[in-house]
Amino acid sequence: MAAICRQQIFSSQGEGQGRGNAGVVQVKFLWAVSMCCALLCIQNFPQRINAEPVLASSLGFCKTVPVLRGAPLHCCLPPPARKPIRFKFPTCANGGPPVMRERRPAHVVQNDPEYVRKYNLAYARMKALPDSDPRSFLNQWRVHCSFCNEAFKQRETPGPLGKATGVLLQVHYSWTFLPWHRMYLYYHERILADLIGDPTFALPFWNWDNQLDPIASMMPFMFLPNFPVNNSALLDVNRNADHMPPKILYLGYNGKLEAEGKLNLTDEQIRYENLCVMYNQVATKISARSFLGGPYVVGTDNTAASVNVSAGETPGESGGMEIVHNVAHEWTGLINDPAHPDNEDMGNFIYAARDPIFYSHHSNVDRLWDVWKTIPDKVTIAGNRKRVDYTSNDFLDSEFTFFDENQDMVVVKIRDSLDSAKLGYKYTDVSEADNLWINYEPLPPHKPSQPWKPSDWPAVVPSGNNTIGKVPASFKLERRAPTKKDLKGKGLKHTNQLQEDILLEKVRIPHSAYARFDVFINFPEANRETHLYMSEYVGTFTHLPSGMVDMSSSVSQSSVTESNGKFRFFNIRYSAGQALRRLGIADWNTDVVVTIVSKGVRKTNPTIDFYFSNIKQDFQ
Ligand SMILES: [Cu+2]
Repeated sequence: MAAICRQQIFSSQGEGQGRGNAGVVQVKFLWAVSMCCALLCIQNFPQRINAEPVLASSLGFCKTVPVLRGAPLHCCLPPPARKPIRFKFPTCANGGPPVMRERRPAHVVQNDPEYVRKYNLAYARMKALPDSDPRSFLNQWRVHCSFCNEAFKQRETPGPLGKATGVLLQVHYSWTFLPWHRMYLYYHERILADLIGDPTFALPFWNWDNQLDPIASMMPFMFLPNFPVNNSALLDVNRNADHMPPKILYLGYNGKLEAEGKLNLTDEQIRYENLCVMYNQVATKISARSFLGGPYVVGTDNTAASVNVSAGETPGESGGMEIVHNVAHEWTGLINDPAHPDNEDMGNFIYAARDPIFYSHHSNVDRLWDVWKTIPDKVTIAGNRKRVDYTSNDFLDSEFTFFDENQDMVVVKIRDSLDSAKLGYKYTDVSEADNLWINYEPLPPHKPSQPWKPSDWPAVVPSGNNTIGKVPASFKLERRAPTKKDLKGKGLKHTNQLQEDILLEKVRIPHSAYARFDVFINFPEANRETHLYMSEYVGTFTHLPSGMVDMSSSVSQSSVTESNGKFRFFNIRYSAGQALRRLGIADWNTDVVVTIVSKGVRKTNPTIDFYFSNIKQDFQ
C-alpha cells in the first residue's frame, strides 16, 4: 500500500496527472493565448458567495522591482502553459491520507550523507532547468521576489483572472505572511522531490530558535563550504562571513550596534535573549492577529503614501512570527557591506530566495506556526484560551497562485493551507527545545536607579508627528479595563480571555530601511544596549528592506507629509498583559511608561527618526 501511496503523491493534482515533463516547456508561449486559455477556464471556477478576498494573480500586469544598484529587476513569472487548476489535497491511491514527508532539523540531517547528496542533487537539477521552466531555481526565486515586492496587482475572486483592483500585491506585513510562505514551500518541496524521483523527500528546517542543542542555531554546516559531502548547489557567496559557525544566530541582533563594536554578548547571554525574544514574539501572542499579523483584504495598499484609518484603510501589521523571522534574514545577509547595498541575499526580500538556506529558514518559520497552535494559554487571566487561526472568509478565501511540479499553475486558498498534516508533511518533534522559550521566565523586575512616576513622561497626543528617534522615547500610557465591546468579533466569552496589547499606530517606515524597535514597560532607563532577557521587555518590531527606492539622500530631510510612495505604514503590536502582571501591575487603571528603543538602521544608512500617530492599549 505504501508504494502505491508514494506514487500517488505526484499525481493528485487532477489536471496535472500523467504529464510529467513531456512536451511541457513552451518557451515562447504567446501571452495572448495564455490569457485566452485562462479566461476560458475561469468559467469553471465556482462563484464566490462571500465578500471580496484578496486574490494574488500571476497573470497579466507585472512590473519590475527597483534595486539600489543597477537596473530594476525583472522577477515576473512565465505565463502558464495550460489553464490553471484548483488545488486538491494530496491523497493516497485509495483516497486516504498521503504518505507523510518528515521535515527534520538541518543540524541533524546534515549528519546523514545520503540526505545531503539528495538535497544537493535536487537543487543542482533545479538550477539546471531552463529559465522558461517555472520550476527552475531562477523562477522559484522570482516567486518570492515578485509577490514580496509588489510586482503584481491584487485581483478579486473568482481567480486567477478576476477583476484587477489597481492595488499592488504584497504578501508580507499581514495575515497572508504565514499561509503564503507555507504554500510556496509546499510546491518548492514537491518540485525538488519530483526532480530526484523521491516523493518522500522533505526540506530540512534550520532550528535557529533551539537553544538546547549547541549547534542548532548556527548556520547549518551543510550550506557552507568545505562540507565533507558535495553541497555545491547549496552554497551562496552572499552571506555574512562574520556570522559563520561557531557564531550562533542572535535574535536581538542589530547591524548598527555590531558595526559600532557594541555587540559583545557571550553565547550564554545570547541564548537567554533568544529565549526571551521567542517568548515575547510567539508564546505571549495568543490572538491570531498578534501572531499571524493584521488583516489584508482587497484594496489594502501597503505602498500607499498615506493611510486614512477613519476611511477604513488599514496599515500593514506584521505578526509576532514575521517579526522574529526577519532577524534571521538580516543576520544571514550581507549587512554593512558597501559592495552590496541591497544586503544580498537573505537580508532583503528581493534577493532572499536566491539563497537555498532561505527555504530551510522558512521551514522553521512554518514549523513554529504549527507549534504556536499547541502552546497552552499561560498569558490571559482566564488561562483557558486556545490559539486558533482567523476564521473570517476574507482570510480563508484569499487566493494565491503557484506553479506545481508538473508546471501547472495551481490556485490555492488560504483555507487549504491551515493544516500541514493534510498537506502531507510533518516536523520532527523538538519540543524539548521549544519548551525552553515557551516556559521562559524573564529575570525579576529592575530596581530603578532613581524614583519616578508615569506622569513624569508625556502622554502621546495623536498626530502624525510623534517621533521614535535616535535616543529612546518614553511615553505615559493611560490604561483602562477591557469591556464587552472589546470582545466583539473575537469569538471569546469573557473579557478575562483577552490579551492586553500596546499598539503603536501608523508608524512610517522607509521601504529601504531596516528598523528595529524594542519596547520596555516601566523601564525608562532602557537604551540600545539594554538586555532583552528581563521582565520589562515586551517585544520587538523589525522591518526588512523591500521594494527598494534609494533614500540615502532624502530620508533624513523628508517631512512627515511627504507623499512620494517611499514609505510604508505599520501598526505595531506588543503583547504586554503578562509582563504587566509580572511587574506587579494588577490594577487596570494604573498608568505605565512605555519606552521605545529604536535600533534599526544599518551602518550605511543615515540615522533617521520614525514618525507615528499614537500609542494606545488594545485588547485582542
Ligand atoms: Cu522570509
